[in-house]
Amino acid sequence: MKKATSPQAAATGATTEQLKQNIIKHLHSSLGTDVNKASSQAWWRATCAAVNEQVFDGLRNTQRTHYQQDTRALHYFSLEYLMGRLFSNNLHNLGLFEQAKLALAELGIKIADLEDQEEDMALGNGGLGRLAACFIDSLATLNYPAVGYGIHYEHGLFKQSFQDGRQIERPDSWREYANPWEICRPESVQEISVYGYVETVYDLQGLMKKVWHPGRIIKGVPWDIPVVGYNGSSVNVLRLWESRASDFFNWDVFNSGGYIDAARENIEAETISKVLYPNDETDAGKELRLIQQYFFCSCSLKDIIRRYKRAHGDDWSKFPQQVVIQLNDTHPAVAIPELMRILVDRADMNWDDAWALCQQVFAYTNHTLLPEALERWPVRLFEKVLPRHIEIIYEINRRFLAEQVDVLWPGDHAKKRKLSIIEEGDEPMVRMGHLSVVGSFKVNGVAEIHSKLVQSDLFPEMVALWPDKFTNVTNGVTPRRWLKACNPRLSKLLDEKVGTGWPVNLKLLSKLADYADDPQVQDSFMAIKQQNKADLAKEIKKLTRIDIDPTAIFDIQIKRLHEYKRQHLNLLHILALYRRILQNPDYDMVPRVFIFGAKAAPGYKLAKEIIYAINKIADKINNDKRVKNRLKVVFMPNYRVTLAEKLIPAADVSEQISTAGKEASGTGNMKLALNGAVTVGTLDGANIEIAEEVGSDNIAIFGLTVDEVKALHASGYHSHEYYHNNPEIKAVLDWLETDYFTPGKPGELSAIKHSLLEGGDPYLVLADFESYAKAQQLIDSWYRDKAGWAKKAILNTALVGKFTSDRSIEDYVSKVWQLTPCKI
Ligand code: H53
Repeated sequence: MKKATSPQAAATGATTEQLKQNIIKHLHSSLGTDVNKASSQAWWRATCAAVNEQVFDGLRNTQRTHYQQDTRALHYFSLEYLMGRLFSNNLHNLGLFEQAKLALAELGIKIADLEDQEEDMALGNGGLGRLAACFIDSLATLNYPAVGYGIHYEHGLFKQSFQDGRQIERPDSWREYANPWEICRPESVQEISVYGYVETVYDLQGLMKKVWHPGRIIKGVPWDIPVVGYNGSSVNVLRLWESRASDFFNWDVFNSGGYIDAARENIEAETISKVLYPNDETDAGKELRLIQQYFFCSCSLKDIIRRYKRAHGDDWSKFPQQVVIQLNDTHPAVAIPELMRILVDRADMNWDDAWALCQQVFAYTNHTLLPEALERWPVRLFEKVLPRHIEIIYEINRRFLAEQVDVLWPGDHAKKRKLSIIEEGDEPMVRMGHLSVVGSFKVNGVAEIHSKLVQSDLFPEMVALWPDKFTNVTNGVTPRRWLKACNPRLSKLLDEKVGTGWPVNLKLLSKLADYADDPQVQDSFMAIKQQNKADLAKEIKKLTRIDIDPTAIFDIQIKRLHEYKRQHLNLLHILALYRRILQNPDYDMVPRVFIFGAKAAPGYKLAKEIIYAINKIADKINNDKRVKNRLKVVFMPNYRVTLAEKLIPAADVSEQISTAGKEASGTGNMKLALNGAVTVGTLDGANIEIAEEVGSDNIAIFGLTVDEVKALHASGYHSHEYYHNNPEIKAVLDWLETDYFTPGKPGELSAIKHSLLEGGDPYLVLADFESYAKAQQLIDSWYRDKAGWAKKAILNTALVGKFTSDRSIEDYVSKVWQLTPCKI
């Protein structure tokens, strides 16, 4: 019998033999099958069930301890959680991965095959949703009492495939055959109201009261996903609400003979949690989206209040001591008027006390400056869906303008117009960003530069009103998933060189810097990179049929497709390289594979055209003998967390090339650097802080700065000038209009050219082209020096310890949340 080897496994007391027996037990008793006929699905589910025995122990202990100690807790409100798979993550965090691998091997099962049984839990679009997932991992690891609240979407982010190079979207059904990690909690169902009208009534003392008569009641059913901290620490929960028709409401309809109507009501209610809106950084502006936002905020607030009342009864005085709510972007901002409604209308609190309480509870994270992502809701829609809330918002606004704005700027109507939560116009709008700032005690941006711009460009007057309200918390990523689990080879080397403490103390990686010049460590580090690249090459072959040379530079751009992220800048440079090769058959360059992964919002036309262009150009280049393998272009279909985990360990070069001032932070930039990729990047978002950490020798910075971007726009930017003055730019743009890449169909790729010329090139692609091409040249020359490159790669891993999400969480705790850890 094999004994447990890892210290964490020893702490759980489980041995490999026990784990094996448990898996078999669940194969029999939970799956109703047997070892000789079980499918990989069944093995996977049985293993999950065995793991869950420990997860649930941890969950019970954590919840009991938090209850007994009556802890202050964070409540993270987010419309998105991009969790990915949980199997290997939970095993790693429980310290059971090696043991499970062994136990399964002894049963004749490869753990990797089981990992592939799991669908990604893709309840998010991109950076914001993945950040939420990293944060709840860190909160549990650091033993902070915290609950993540969100929506239990039936369909997560769409699945992407390509048909003749064009993006096709198919629904994602991540829980079609049930998800082993979630627990339904019917005992904690909530009911929420929408639509209807508001009546003004007077009580016996003649006091006015508002009574909301809802038009529809919807049931919220909570599903809990345990969030396992690393190393046997806390197990917190992510509580996701599923919408259903309210029983009692339907009962009435049934009784009045409306069977069909009742069924329709059911469908309408269930629609609320049906799908995730596939937009990233664009405002959906749809009624259903507002209802989604209100649905989960209202359910979550009621859940929080229920738990609070269990300990404190009707005494609200301790509420702000016990409860802090972080609003992940403005998406959950409607929680502010909802808490006001509960306090004023339901708990009969006076307005001033209720508002004082609210302002101690909420904090808001801004994730973008892009105007198209700043949410605004038509007042008209609010009146229809949430008639009582719009009244409350008007009152919040009236008092804000009278008691704050008019005091600082007496009689200044322009200021009032600018600061008003209600934007005037033909179609008056509720500005959710303004509401979030006014209703919160702290507002943060997500990287130093972004937080500065939030203050200087987005909300300067709010800063004048409340200078202490604004702060920065630079994003981070969990090193458990984004290094330990996804890059086991490098993790092993790190264990040897810096000790095993780095997953919870990422700054320890800096010890690796001592070895940056050590030829042996350089060889080991680069051998690991090479093996990871070979693995990825196989995966690429499997998914795309494209052969790539694993010794080429792997140059990776993975992120949502958006003009500001400038995948088309990368593409224009690829075209330039291709053209140089055709013009000079001996063109000397280190072979390079450009790898893309990106989903475009289904309604974002130009983004989809860029995907199409990349695919068409890839096709041509990859099959052109004259290129002689110097250049390959791969677009990986269906980019998601699980694919990122395969791409990131294999990257040599990380493309972080957004227009300066547009990418709030970025987190892919951190993951890639952590895994030893050298960044080609603009001085934007967290790239600036990465550059500070790794030093200018170990990052290729290019392009206009934020100030230069502003100056160029101010002086009048004319993209045509770059087209006419730079023959390479002109040639590649003109190339797009021919049928070279789309035989027989000239003009098929011209949308990109048009957006850059007639469209005015709003993201300054042409202005940055030359500088970008130079940075790429620099990468080429750096890579030729093997030892020099190894040193850069090692230093990237060694020097980015700052970007652990544990540090972000500690920053939130000290600057915003004021929590105390609670050891379980
Ligand atoms: O949030 C990330 C940032 C990233 C930013 C992203 C984001 C979304 O994914 C969606 C909406 C939004 O307003 C912002 O683009 O720069 O790293 C996490 O903060």
